[in-house]
This record gives sequence, C-alpha cells and structure tokens, in this order.
Amino acid sequence: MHQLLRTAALVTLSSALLVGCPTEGSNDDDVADCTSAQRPTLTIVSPDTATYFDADEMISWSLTVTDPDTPPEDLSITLQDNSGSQGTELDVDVPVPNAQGQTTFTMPANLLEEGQAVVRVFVEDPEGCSTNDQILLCVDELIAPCE
Ligand SMILES: [Ca+2]
Repeated sequence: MHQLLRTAALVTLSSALLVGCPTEGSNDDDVADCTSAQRPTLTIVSPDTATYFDADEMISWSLTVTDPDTPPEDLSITLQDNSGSQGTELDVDVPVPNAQGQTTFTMPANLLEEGQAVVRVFVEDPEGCSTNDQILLCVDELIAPCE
C-alpha cells in the first residue's frame, strides 16, 4: 500500500512536470516540498519577451522578487542563457531587491550569442526553495517573434 502511494505520487509529479511548460508570469517550483509560504516569487517586469537588441546595446532588466519567509538579501538571483543544450550562467550582478521586491540592473546584450537567446532567471532561498521564469530575446538578428 505504501509502495502504491509512492508510485501515485511519482506519477502525479511527472505529469505536473510534463504540463509545466513555461508561460509568461508562471512560477515553476523546482522543489516539491516547498510551500507557497516558503517559496520565492519572481516577475520579469522588463524587458518584454521577444524584444530585439543591437549587440552594442545595454539590456535594462527590472524584476520583482519576493519571499514570504526570507529576507531579500538572502536570496540568490542568477541569470542563465538557456539557448544551448546546457544553460550558461551569465556574469551579471543582481542588486538586492528593495522593500517592494524591485531590483533593476543592466547587462550588455553581447553577453548573449547573436540570434535568439532564451534567458532564464532563477531565484533560490537558502532552504533550496526556488522559482524561475524565462524570456526570449533577439540580439543583432531580427528573427520572429522579435520585432
Ligand atoms: Ca523562503
């Protein structure tokens, strides 16, 4: 009976992962045993997905990051270029969010490969509760859906 319950839980988890396609504004939780009272939240305010940048431009980021039970300075906020098969961490320092959870920073567009780039933002607290979201940007090449 115990084994059956465990299998059911695994099947539920697997299907949850399968349907977990990234959608704008969604908060995918990577750690199953974190509740919404523990997990950080993330909104990518800017740039908008499908924004085009010249390689010599700076990309202005604005994020809203909150956590119900973790001070903002204890959160780890990182950016990854997920365009390739393996994510590459981007060399970007994200300032500690203010009391409203807002943090802004800039990044040279040429940190990304030319063409389409999928940039994923990760937020993790010291307990390992995390969330992430991603957007698609175009650098130096105007490829749909960028305009
Ligand atoms: Ca937390």
